[in-house]
Parts: sequence; structure tokens; C-alpha cells
Amino acid sequence: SLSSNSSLSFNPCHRSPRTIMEEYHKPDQQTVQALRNIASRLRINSIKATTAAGSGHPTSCCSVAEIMSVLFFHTMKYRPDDPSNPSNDRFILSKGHAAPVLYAVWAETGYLKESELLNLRKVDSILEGHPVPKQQFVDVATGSLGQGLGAACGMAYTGKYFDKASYRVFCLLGDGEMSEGSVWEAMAFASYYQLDNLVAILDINRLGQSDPTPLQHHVEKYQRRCEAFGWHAVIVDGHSVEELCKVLNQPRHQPLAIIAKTIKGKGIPAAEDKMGWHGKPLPKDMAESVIKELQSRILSCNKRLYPSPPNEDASPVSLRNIRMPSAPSYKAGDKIATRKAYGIALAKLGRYNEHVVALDGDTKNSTFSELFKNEHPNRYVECYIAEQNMVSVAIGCAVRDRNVVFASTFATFFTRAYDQLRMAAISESNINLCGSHCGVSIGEDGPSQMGLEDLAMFRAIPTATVFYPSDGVSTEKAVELAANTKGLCFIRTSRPENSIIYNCNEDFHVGQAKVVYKTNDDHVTVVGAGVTLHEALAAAEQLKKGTEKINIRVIDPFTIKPLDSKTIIDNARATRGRIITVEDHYYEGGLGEAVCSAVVNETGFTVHRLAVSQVPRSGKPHELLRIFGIDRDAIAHAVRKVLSSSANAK
Ligand SMILES: Cc1ncc(C[n+]2csc(CCOP(=O)(O)OP(=O)(O)O)c2C)c(N)n1
Ligand SMILES: *[C@@H]1O[C@H](CO)[C@@H](O)[C@H](O)[C@H]1NC(C)=O
Ligand SMILES: *[C@@H]1O[C@H](CO)[C@@H](O)[C@H](O)[C@H]1NC(C)=O
Repeated sequence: SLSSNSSLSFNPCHRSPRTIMEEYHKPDQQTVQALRNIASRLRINSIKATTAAGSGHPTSCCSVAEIMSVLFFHTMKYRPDDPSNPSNDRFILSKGHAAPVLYAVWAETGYLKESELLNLRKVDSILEGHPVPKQQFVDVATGSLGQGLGAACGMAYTGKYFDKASYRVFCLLGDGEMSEGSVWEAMAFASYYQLDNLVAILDINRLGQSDPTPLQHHVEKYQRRCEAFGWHAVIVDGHSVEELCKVLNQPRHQPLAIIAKTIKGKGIPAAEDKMGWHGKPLPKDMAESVIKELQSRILSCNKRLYPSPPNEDASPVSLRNIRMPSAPSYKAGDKIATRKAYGIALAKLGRYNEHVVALDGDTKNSTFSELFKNEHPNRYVECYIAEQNMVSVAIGCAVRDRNVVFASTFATFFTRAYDQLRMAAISESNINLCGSHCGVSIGEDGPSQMGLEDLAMFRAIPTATVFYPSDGVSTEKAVELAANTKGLCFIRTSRPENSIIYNCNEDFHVGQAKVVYKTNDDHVTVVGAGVTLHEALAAAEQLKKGTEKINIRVIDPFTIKPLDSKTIIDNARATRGRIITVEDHYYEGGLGEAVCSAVVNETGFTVHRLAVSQVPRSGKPHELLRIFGIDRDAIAHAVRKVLSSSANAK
């Protein structure tokens, strides 16, 4: 068995009654030496791998060798043969560029072959330059600095409040990345929610990439900052395995920050605490001599350390087939904003699936995630006004398939979390995001609140599905489909109330558009979504009743990505290739561009686009739709223009 409590035991001969608690976790000399030996081997393997790769960050690995040794061979409880076991303690390498030392640790546990380490960064190896979840022992991709602690918060929140399990979460950060605001968003979240199962280890090695860090080795400043954020903060010598063992075994009532004073490049004499070595592998001959020296520090020791197994108290969870038990219950002609339909749908989904959780950034009575909170208060996480952290927490809650996560805020505020969203794709994360208040149709609040880039942003993410529902029924279907769709799902909701246009039994699928208005003699195909779909329907009525009696076809794409090219092309062919797109979004990257790319190979097609072309302003929704040329009149005008120009072309 891999469990061996002997690695944690004390020497009974030294026991005195007064210090029994203090000494209980104190490692014996054999253990201390074994931990030091592991640290030396981690340095050796980090140097070997980066020198073989010809790139990488050996000095960033060397400052954390003792920290990694103690964490993985003294502190953490996990099954090394089953790195993603739900009961294991979690580890997040926020300073992802130190990946080689993480790989070296897993070689040390026996999970990776030591020889595999030499394939670091090769195109056919899983050992990429930075951690990615194709490695079983990685939950979230890191490498964009400042994001690990937010994800760790999501995991710790899940452990404490959802799983109610005993696993703990350890996150290792660089001091350079402490300049990221997102780190401090996470610090505030962790203390507010009393995540006493969370430990952050700050590797204070004084140096960043091109310059020393702003606080250099002023560890007491880090301590004061961490304390100000509500953490218990302890300064240690990050190269002392005894100090690390001691601090990591303290009982906790708060999140714990271990401020580890270290030396960048420790063990590489020419690079120790020196500028100019960040991200540089050692030349071969230098590597050889350093490794020789490091090897001489490995003292024989008859103790082999094994990690302790976890308490098996986080049972596997099935997130398959998260279904609504009944159809939506809207009546034709009812009016409801899709943002409200989102809240209703999410609360309903939560009623039947206990692993559905919701997050919001203090906008819950605007996005209507409040309806979920009212019904399921224990599964709602208020993330406050920290959208980057909210996305990272969502990612953390979703790892190891513990929860089906929905996070909402105004669509436009996801822009500030774009790096987190991009990393969510690399993390193979299955989070769902709902962005309300899209477009100029929010009205009076003005441009700072209007989501006008969100479609472009989410469409560019390879693993994303983009839902843009247009009524209450399709919004409820979007929520259900998102819960069952892998990758990132984005649901774009609107503020104005619009009519229910679908029958409650209408079937919806990802990538399947609906033809919502059609006759046998249509002249133009109009594609709209959300409020502009309703404007297009009004334009259709207007054109039919007008003196010209023009019939148009109206399509609701339902998902903007994937876009139902076939339905659009087949219907547009019936209208002689004439397409008008109309969207409450900027021109770039939205619905119009999606349709253009879909019909790029069709001959004789013309796409006329209506979208928002300038920074908008405050006003009434209908005024803004008119001013920015995306209302019913603008659509009718565009239809006439398209028809007259094609008539002139004949
Ligand atoms: C968001 C972000 N900005 C910049 C970088 C480029 N970068 C990679 S490592 C690094 C320095 C990191 O310093 P520190 O956090 O102190 O880690 P160390 O290497 O010193 O252990 C920088 C600027 C990055 N990876 N992510
Ligand atoms: C949200 O709730 C607060 C507190 O009840 C209230 O003051 C505010 O007006 C509400 N906002 C919206 C957009 O409904
Ligand atoms: C257009 O045609 C090219 C060449 O045949 C093909 O590779 C591409 O996938 C087509 N694009 C679309 C959107 O159909």
C-alpha cells in the first residue's frame, strides 16, 4: 500500500509530555533528509528537462524545490496513482512557468516515468511548457499569471460548502504575479468565505522576469497585505523543510498564506538571486556541473516517503443528463425579458439537479440569478464586483466534474475577464456564463453598461457555444442545453420585455436555427436575434401591409456559434441569396460576420449588415435602436434598398 504513516511519525524517544503536541508533526531527521533529497532531485530534474528542451524556467523551479517536496511528500493527502481522485487534496501551480518542477514531483511519486521528463515541451509529449489538464494531475491550466488562486478559491469553496469533504487546496504563487489585481480579488473572496481549507504559498524569490519585483524581499510587507485581506500569514524560510513542515501542519481557522522567503535559482550558484536568468535553460556543460554538485547533496537515507491517502469523503458525482422535468410554461403573447427567463429557468433546473450552482457579481437582481438564490440559497455564491475572480471561481467549482456552474453578470463585464475565459478553454472547463444587458436596447444607462463586443469575444473561443435566445421558451431551452454542453457556454440575454414566440413544446438544439416567419414568396431573408428578431418580425408585418406588399423571411439562429449555416443558406437561396443581418452588437465579430463566413462559398449571395457602428449613448431603448439603425424601420428600409439595388442590377 502507498499509505505509510511512518513517514509522518515522530521519534518516541524524544517525546516529553510538555511538547507532545508541538512534536507530534515534527518530522524526524530521516524524514527531513528524505525531504531535502527530494528537493535536490526536483532541482536536478528541472534542470535536466529544461536543458534538454532548450527552453523553460529552471531558476523559477529551483526556488520552490523544498516547498514542492514538503507539500507533496509531507503535507498533502492524495493517491499518487489516481491524481484526479475527488477526495485528493488539490494543488494549483499558479506560477505555471515552473511546470518542470511539477512534472518532476509526479515523477518522484512514480506517476510519471523519469525518462518522460526529458520530453518536456516536445510536440508529442503531454509535458507542455505550462500545465494543461491533459495531464491527469492538472485541474486548471496556468501560465497566464494571477489566475491560480481564483480557481483554488472555487475548489476550496466547493470542498467546504458543496462537497463538505475534508480535501484541502494548495496554491503556489510567484511574487511577481502578486502584482495582478485578480490575485487580490481572490484573497478577498477566500477570507470573506472563511476558506480555512485553502493554503496559498507565496514564493518570494525577489525577482520577476525583467526586473526585481516591487517588494523584493520585504516579506513583512507581504505579510501585512495578506493580513489586511483577512488571511493568517506566516513568514518562513522557504528552503527550510523543517519550517515548511511545521507551518503546513498548523490547524487553521482562516485561509493561510505562507510567505516563503526564497532564492531564485537556489542550487545553481551562478544564477542564485541574479537577474538575467529568468526563462533561460542552463547550457549543457553548466547543467552537468550543477547536477553533479546537487547529486552530492543527496545523502543516503533509509526512509522512503509516501504521501498519505486522503479520507474518502468526496464521492463521485454524475453530471450527465441534467434535464428539466417539464416544458417551459409560457403562454403565447406573454411578454418577458430573456434575462428574467434565464433566472426562472436556472431556478427550475436547480430544483431538479442538486449539483447546479450559480454565481453572480452583485448584479443578481439585474441578471435575475436572484431567482435561483431565493430558491437555492446554499448553492448560490455571491462573488461581488470582481468578475475576473468570478470566472476563475466558476472554473474551480467545475473541476473534477463536481458542479454544473452558471455565472452571470452584465455581458459587457465579461470583457474584463477575457483572459480568464481564454484560459478556461485551455483548461477544458465546462462553465456556463450568462451575460445580460446586451446592446443599446438597455437604454438609459448608456454605453458603459452595454454589451456590444461580447459575441465577438465568445465566438473567438474555440471551445465556446454561444446562445442568443429571443424569448422565454428558447431561453429556458438554452439553459438546459448549456448545462449539458461541454466547453464554455455563453447565453446572451436582453433587458427589454418581448413576446413569447415559441410554443412550449418546441424542440431546440445547439446549431439549429428556426425559421420564424415565412411565405411562399419571400424576397429577402432577415437574420436577427434577441430584440432585433422582434424588430425583424415587426418589419415583416410592416412590409407585408405596406403599399409594396413585400414578403420577407425571418430566421432566429438560436446559437450564433455554431451557426446553422444550412438553414440560413437554404432559406436565403429561396430569396435569391439576399440576406440582411441585424444585431444589437458592434459590426465586428458579431452575427453579421458569422453569417458572412457561413455563406462565403455561395455564389450570387449578398449579405447586407445592420449593426451598431459607433459608441452609443443614453436614451430610450426604441430611440437608440432607431438612431443606431437596427429597428424595424431600418430593417424595412434595408429590405427596400436591397430589392431596388438588385432590380437595378438586372
Ligand atoms: C499575465 C502574465 N503576464 C506576463 C507573463 C510573462 N511572465 C512569465 S513568468 C514572468 C515573471 C514571473 O515572476 P514571478 O511570479 O516572481 O515568478 P518566478 O519566475 O520569479 O518564480 C512573466 C512576467 C505571464 N506569463 N502572464
Ligand atoms: C436591486 O436591489 C436593490 C436592493 O433591494 C435595489 O435598491 C435596486 O434598485 C435593485 N436594482 C435593480 C436593477 O432592480
Ligand atoms: C468554402 O470552401 C472551401 C474550399 O472548398 C472549404 O474549405 C471551406 O470549408 C468552405 N467554407 C464554408 C464556410 O463552407
